[in-house]
Amino acid sequence: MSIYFHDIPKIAYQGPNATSDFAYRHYDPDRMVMGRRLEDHLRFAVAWWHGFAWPGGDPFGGQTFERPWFGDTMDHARLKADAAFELFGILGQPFFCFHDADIRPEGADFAENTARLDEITDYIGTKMEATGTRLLWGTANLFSHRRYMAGAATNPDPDVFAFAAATVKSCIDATKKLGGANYVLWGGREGYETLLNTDLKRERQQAGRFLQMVVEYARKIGFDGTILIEPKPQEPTKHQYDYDVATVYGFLKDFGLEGEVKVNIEQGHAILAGHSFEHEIALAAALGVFGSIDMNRNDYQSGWDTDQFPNNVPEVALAYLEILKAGGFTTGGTNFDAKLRRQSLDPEDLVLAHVGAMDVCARGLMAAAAILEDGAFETARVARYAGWQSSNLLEQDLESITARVLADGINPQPRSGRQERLENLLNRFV
Ligand code: XUL
Ligand code: CO
Repeated sequence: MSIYFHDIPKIAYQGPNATSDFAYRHYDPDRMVMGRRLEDHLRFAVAWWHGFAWPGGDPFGGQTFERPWFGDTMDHARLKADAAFELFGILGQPFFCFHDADIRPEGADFAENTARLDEITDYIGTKMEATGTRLLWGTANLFSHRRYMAGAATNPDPDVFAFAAATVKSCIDATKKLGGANYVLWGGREGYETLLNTDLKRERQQAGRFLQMVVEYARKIGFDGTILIEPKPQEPTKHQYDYDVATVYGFLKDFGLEGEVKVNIEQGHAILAGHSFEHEIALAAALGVFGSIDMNRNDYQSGWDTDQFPNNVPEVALAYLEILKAGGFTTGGTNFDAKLRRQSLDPEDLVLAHVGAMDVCARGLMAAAAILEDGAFETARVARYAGWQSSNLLEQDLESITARVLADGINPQPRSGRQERLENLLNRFV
């Protein structure tokens, strides 16, 4: 029996000429692309928070959405789970993601929070078994409650660190119980508003030790998923410690965790950091820490983290190109950490947002695969670096190189980077 998405049919692949809104035009889960099913390449996940917990507020006004599950009882939480699984059944995407605070109402203290989390994850686990929908990742919301206003792991008050540590333990337990493929840490308020009241060096130490504890505990209980940090440069704090992929990598090296923790890269966060999405993915892959993605864009004019569903195929194609070059996802996937616009009130808005996003990503991934299979970019890249194939310069030192420059009369002649040709070539695929 439908509880919320009345009369909305299960979405099926109908091809580019489909006439209904409620159809996939490009996302054909069983289509083979580079030897792998499209569903297994993309590994789509619905985010519980934006889809079911977010009330439609903005800085100038509050709730616009009226959902029957809005409320703070466990009955509301169960109804919310029922609605979520109804959407999953309509979309047929393989995964979902959650924060503890999305799926259970806030309790009076840590013990009540944990009891509620246990209860609702039992309920969700039964639904997962019945439907086959899996958990891409779980995480703890360590940023919404006022106790975290000055940070969680980086808080000046050790009691907040303790509460956050215990909360993360409970969320790793819940993620393991539900068979989660990854566990994510986004440092929402792990940063500062002003250096005038902040001991930056101490806070960084606290964050490093916190992450070590997370890794130690996850390994101790046999959680075999990947632990992921999600970089973001600012918002909500003025300056966040996990600024971008490069910063997170330096942080991981500093605390001996570079072999243990990978990154969950969000398109909007990359752009807030002044990078492109594909830059962040390529860098993570080069450093051996690429894990997963949050596929949600910002508005290019507003400069805020607007968390919109993807709608730009060429942009998405460049991201998947780097992912495919890195060998594709292993435990990671494509999570839509995206919310509706606050005027999009209806159940069908939530369905169509995901349908469109999945089609855009499918087109992007197929274009990326076609680029790789064509091979022209790789040929051009190999030719550009060809001189290095027979060179032993990197084993030498400045003196021996200087001697060679003098002896051989080395006098390099610049060569075209051929960017416009390559951009024209790209446009044949996207
Ligand atoms: C916030 C954000 C979070 C994380 C999970 O910008 O991206 O939703 O993905 O906490
Ligand atoms: Co995110």
